[in-house]
Amino acid sequence: MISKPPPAADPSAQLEFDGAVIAGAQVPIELLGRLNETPDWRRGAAELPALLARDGYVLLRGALSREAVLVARREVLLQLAAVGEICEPVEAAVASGLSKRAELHPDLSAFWRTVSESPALRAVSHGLALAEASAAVLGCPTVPFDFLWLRTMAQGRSSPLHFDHVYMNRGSQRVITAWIPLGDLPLRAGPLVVVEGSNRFDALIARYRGVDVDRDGLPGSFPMDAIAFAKSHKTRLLTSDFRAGDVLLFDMFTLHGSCDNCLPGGTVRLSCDVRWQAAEDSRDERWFGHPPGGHGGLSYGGLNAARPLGDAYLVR
Ligand SMILES: O=C(O)CCC(=O)C(=O)O
Ligand SMILES: [Fe+2]
Repeated sequence: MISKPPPAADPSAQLEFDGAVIAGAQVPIELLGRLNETPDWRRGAAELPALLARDGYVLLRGALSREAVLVARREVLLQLAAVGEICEPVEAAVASGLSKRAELHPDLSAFWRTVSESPALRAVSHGLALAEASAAVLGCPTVPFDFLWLRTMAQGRSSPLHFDHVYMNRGSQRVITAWIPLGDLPLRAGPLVVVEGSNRFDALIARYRGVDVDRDGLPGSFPMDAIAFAKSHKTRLLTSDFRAGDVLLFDMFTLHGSCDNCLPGGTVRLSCDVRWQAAEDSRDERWFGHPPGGHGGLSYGGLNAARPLGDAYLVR
């Protein structure tokens, strides 16, 4: 067992809107905004499709059971601790900088599939609460993709800007992403960031509509980092701190990425994203099946997170 003291926790700092860092740079304050809240969304569920159309996303606080999310977090971390990548106590999500994953599980794709299909995780990502929320937001009965994108974001890392459309547009066009923080994620943990108004950037959307990263061999993510993009398009980057139980649902043409994980001491940012689509529509074959084929038939092995954490997670 690998032990290292967890970084000092400061619970009072958890809900501060204390600035964000993207690609190593502080987001200028005039470019940074908060995601719109949707208070009382349970009572006004009929409004959700209009809110999705207006903003490109809806932020539903406490839509999932906080307890269930924390159990899922723990189940994932225990499996990472079992391959020596996460220190005890696992809840702190501190990377050891070491890994026995490849040695213990030569089939890395199969290992990541097992972690991604952890029953406690699936209870959150594929459960009734998200079935109801996604149906309310899309305005029709929904089904989830079988494939789940589980993220173990290392210190200093972020996700570049992209539209999800280019990765998953072979079936239904009525698809939404559910981004689920696995734990309490303050801004410095590097949560999701949305480009304000991007769901109405019609010219940009027209350039990406129908692009298929696998068929066209194009990179899905934007070459420009989020700060440069927001400056050049005279818009803002919207984000928020998140609590376990919150979910952010967004459209395939809402431009997004993440802030940098600035948590101290090699703490990993854990989240997952899963797609829900109109139940009656056709399905993108890459993301359904047991296991789903994924990009290039690589299934779960095609994800960055399927690689051992090892050196990438060393504190620098
Ligand atoms: O969590 C991240 O860093 C990126 C997530 C994302 O791109 C998504 O949920 O579609
Ligand atoms: Fe995405």
